[in-house]
Amino acid sequence: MFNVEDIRKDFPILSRQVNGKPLVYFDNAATSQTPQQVIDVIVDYYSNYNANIHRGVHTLSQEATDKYEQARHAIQKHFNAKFAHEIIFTSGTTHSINLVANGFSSILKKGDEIIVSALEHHSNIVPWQMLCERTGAVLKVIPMNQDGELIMSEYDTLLSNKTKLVFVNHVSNALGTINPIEYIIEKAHQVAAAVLIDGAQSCPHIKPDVQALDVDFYVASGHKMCGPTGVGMLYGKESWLKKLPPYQGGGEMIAEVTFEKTTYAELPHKFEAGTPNICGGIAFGAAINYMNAIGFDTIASYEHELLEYATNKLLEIDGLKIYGTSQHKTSVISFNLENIHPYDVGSILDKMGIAVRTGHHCAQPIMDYFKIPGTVRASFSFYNTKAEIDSLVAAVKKAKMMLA
Ligand code: C6P
Repeated sequence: MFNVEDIRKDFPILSRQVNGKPLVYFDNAATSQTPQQVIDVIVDYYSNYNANIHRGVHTLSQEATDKYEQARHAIQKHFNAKFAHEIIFTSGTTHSINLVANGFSSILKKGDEIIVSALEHHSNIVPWQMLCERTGAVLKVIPMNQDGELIMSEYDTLLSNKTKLVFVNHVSNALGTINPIEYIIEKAHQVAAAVLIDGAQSCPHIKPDVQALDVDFYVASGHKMCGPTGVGMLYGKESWLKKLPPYQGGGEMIAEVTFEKTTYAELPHKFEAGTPNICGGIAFGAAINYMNAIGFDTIASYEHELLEYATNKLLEIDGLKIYGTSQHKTSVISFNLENIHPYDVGSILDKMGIAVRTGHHCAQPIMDYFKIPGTVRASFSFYNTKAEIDSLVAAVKKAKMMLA
């Protein structure tokens, strides 16, 4: 049985005060909080078996290697990848996307087309623009509508035999829209294009099955899933990962090095040059296990309840407009108060102990579409409560009074 008060006891940070008020943490889409179970894993690593991996014959190195590889298996199981070596540890979603974009430099030719969506985070735009500059490929954009949904009929018309790659997020960070990735993947494969799904914002809420999706690449960050910062993952189909060249050269990614020629290590090591974030990887595995113990169906249904509750309460405030009104959303609400800058609202909320993100959320094209400088974004997690949402609503009303 899901009991939010029990869950909250796992998160030490939730009992702190900010500006003399109990912390209300609604910036989960930027980064999630860390449960004691994951903090304990981090402390255990540095207290008991801190060592470099895949290198030493000594006991500490072997223990660290075993735990790191166990974490890879936990991630493989979570995403239902066919092989553990299809999971590459990275420093996060941004790193994972750059790794793939770099790999496509040697595959794309001038005039090839690649498709992005209007709903992307800058991390899933800029690396592809850089790829186009290197190769002469052309970037096409799936447009969105006023609800913050992608227009699939327009996507259909963009696809052709020139399309080599499609990359969209599973969930928009700025609006919370859940995109129809099953359709996007199926259609792309009909023209033999590969698909990368940016799962940074879906993975805290949804458990993706990469084999059922038949997706070519799926990427995520540990810090949005109750894990630490500086660690993330790239899932790639074995056939693609074998085809792509390494991203970085260095130790650990080689089979043999001479001054004449270097041969590369097998997967996954080919893409893991240098000493990785060992503790981070182990803690990422622990975070995934923690979330699975609660259960993603339970998490999604509780968060949906929070989303509906907050949406209804916030819409009672005169002059408040929500951006992102799709029926298919995760627990993210982006909003503005009429004629009031989002930064001013965010600053007043902070004085009341409420953490939200304000600004363009690294998704400027979305803000340009709505012709706004930014929004206030409240993003809820399974450890938030309706009482906290009541505090948010009261604080927004107060901010409106103070700023109007
Ligand atoms: N979005 C937000 O507040 P990194 O920074 O590499 O862990 O994740 C980048 C990233 C990529 N795609 C999407 C959809 C994202 O939401 C993010 C990170 C945070 O919305 C920080 S900008």
